[in-house]
Amino acid sequence: MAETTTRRGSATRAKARGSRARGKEASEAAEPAEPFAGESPEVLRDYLRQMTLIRRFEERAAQGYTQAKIGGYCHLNLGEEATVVGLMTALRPTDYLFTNYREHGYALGKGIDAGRVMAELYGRTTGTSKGWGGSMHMFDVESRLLGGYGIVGGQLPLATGAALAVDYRGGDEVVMCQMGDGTTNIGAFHESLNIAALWNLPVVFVVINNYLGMGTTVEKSSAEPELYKRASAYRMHGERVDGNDVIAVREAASRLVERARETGAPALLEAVSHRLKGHSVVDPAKYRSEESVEAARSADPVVRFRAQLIEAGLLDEAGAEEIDRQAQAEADAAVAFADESPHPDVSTLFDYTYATPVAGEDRRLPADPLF
Ligand SMILES: Cc1ncc(C[n+]2csc(CCOP(=O)(O)OP(=O)(O)O)c2C)c(N)n1
Ligand SMILES: [Mg+2]
Repeated sequence: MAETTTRRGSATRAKARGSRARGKEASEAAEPAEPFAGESPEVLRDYLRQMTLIRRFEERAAQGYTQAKIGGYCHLNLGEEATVVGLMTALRPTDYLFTNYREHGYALGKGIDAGRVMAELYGRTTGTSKGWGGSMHMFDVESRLLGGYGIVGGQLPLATGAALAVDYRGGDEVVMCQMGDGTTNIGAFHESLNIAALWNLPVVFVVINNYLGMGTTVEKSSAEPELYKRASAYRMHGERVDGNDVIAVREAASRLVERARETGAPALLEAVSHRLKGHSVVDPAKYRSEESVEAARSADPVVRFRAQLIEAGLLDEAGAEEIDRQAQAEADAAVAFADESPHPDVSTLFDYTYATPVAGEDRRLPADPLF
C-alpha cells in the first residue's frame, strides 16, 4: 500500500495548484537585504504585530486568571509566538486546524477576533464556544478551527478523520494538526500517523517541541528525542525547524501544506522553541533549571524578531513601540469586551452536551442523583 500515491481528490487538488503570493508586493521599492531578502517589509511588520498581539493577549489572560475572571485550566503560548504565526500563515482560510489545549494564539492566528477568544476564556456567551468551552475548547466553524482538545492526543484521530473526509469529497483543503512533544508517546499519535500515511491523507502533523510535557523533559520521556524522526516509522516525511524563527516556520509549513494539497501526502513537522512560563498559569515551574529558564529568555522570539527588524532597517524604535501599543490596546479591548459580555444562562447548561436528545434521559445537574 505504501506506493499508493494517487488519490480520489488528486484531480481537484491539482487544479488548486498555483503559487501563493505570501504577501510579496511588487510596488515596494526597497528590497530588504539578508536575512530578509525577498520579503515584503510590510508583511514582516505584520508578523511582528501578530506575534506581539499573542504576547499581550496571553499576558492579559494570565492576569484574568489571577483575578478569578477565568476558571478551569489555562495554558499560554508565551514563547511560541513565532511558531504560531509561521504555521497559521501557511494555511488558507479554508484549511482546517486542530490543536491541543494551548491554543489561544492559534485562534487569533486563524483570524478569530481577540474579543471572542478572551470572552471564551471568561466563559461568556460571546465566546467562540458560547462560553461553555473555556480555554481548552475553542471552536469556530467559520474559521475552521475545529478545537481545542484537553485530552492529550485527542485531536489526532479527529484530524486524521477530517483529512479522510476531505479526500473522500475530493476537496483541496489541508488539515493541520498541532500537538506537544509529550503527545508523541500517546497511542493515538501512532495510530493516526499510520493510517494517514497508509491512506495518503492531506494532514500535516505539527509537534511543538518545547522540551517539556508538563514537568517531564523530552529526554526522560522519549526513546527517540528527535521527534520528527518518528515519521520514518510510517514512511512519512518528517523534518525539524527552529520554532523561534517565524520565516523558517512559515517556509517549512507552507511547503508541507502545499505538498499535502497537491499530492495528499501527510507530513510531520517538529518546531522547537521554549515555553517561557509554567505548563499552565498555576504552575510555578520549580522543576526548571536556571539554565533552561535563561535559554528560554534569551531565545524570546518576539524580542528577537523585533530586534532583527530594527537591525535590518525595516522598523525603527518608534514603529516598534507603536506595534506594541496597538497590540496592548487590542488585548485590553478584548478584556473589556469579555468583561461586559453576559454569562450563559444556567438553563442552557445542557444545550450543547448532546447533538440530539437522548431518549429517556432527563437533563440533570452535576451531583444530582442518577436514579
Ligand atoms: C490522555 C491524557 N493524559 C494526561 C493528561 C494530563 N496532561 C495534560 S497536558 C500534559 C502534558 C502534555 O505535554 P505536551 O504534549 O508536550 O504539550 P505542552 O503542554 O508542552 O504544550 C499531560 C500529561 C491529559 N490531559 N490527557
Ligand atoms: Mg511540550
